[in-house]
Amino acid sequence: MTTLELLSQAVGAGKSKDAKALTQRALDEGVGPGEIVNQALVPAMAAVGEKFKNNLIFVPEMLVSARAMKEAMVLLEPRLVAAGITPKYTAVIGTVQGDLHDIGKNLVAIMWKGANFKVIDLGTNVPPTKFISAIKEHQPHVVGLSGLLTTTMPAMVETVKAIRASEYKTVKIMVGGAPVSQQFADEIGADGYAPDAGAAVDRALALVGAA
Ligand code: B1M
Repeated sequence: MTTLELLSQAVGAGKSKDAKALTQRALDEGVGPGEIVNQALVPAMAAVGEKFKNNLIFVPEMLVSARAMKEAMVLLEPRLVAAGITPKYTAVIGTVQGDLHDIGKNLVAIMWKGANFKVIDLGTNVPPTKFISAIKEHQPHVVGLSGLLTTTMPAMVETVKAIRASEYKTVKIMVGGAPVSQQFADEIGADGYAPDAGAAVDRALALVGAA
């Protein structure tokens, strides 16, 4: 097996130490950081997302894979920046105002990173004005709104309304979180909805025209 195949396997299995060591080995063998991301990490996280979507693995397994990918990225990110290699797409994500839940949002963010998105994570309890400032600053392809409380669903409505009323009205908006559905997304004028982090990758790629 090649080093990249071993690395892919280590990330899939959530083996952080192995992932870091194999990333270093690949670099030592002269493999470029972009190649490592695209040929090992992205496919590994795509496979993780598929398994999660199909209930073959659950949140804990996904979190350890995400951590393994992060370990690899610690070595790769500075090299990618130095080489001028930037992710193809940009996404802004946040948990809407009034809501402090961030575990699901963080999973979506890491899966998007694994799918070639630069992700600007605004954190939790994000007011509409902060989303709009971030859109202005980062010009994202996709804006993701996460929410876990039925009581903060109106904040999602307000955020979509505010974005649509701004000069950034055409940006693609995705919503997700336990109380949210495709029907709700349609009703509030969002462009996409995903029930989980694996599906969030497919949906975001479709929105940017890459799927
Ligand atoms: Co809270 N909480 N919580 N909580 N909490 C829930 C959500 C709740 C269902 C528990 C319950 O009563 N059974 C309930 C909501 C009820 C409702 O609104 N109908 C609830 C409540 C009421 C509250 C408080 C009000 C409790 C209180 O203080 N009285 C309070 C609210 C605080 C606030 O936000 N203002 C509160 C607080 C907390 C903690 C801080 C203690 C903690 C959050 C810690 C954190 O996030 N850092 C917490 C937790 C952990 C939960 C539960 C137990 C777990 C949530 C979670 O992380 N799930 C939850 C009950 C439950 O779900 N069993 C509960 C795992 C995560 C991976 O799944 O977030 O659904 P999830 O994300 C998924 C998908 O939804 C989707 O992909 C993710 C990954 O697959 N997804 C997206 C999420 N965002 C997406 C965005 C997308 C696409 C997909 O595109 C942009």
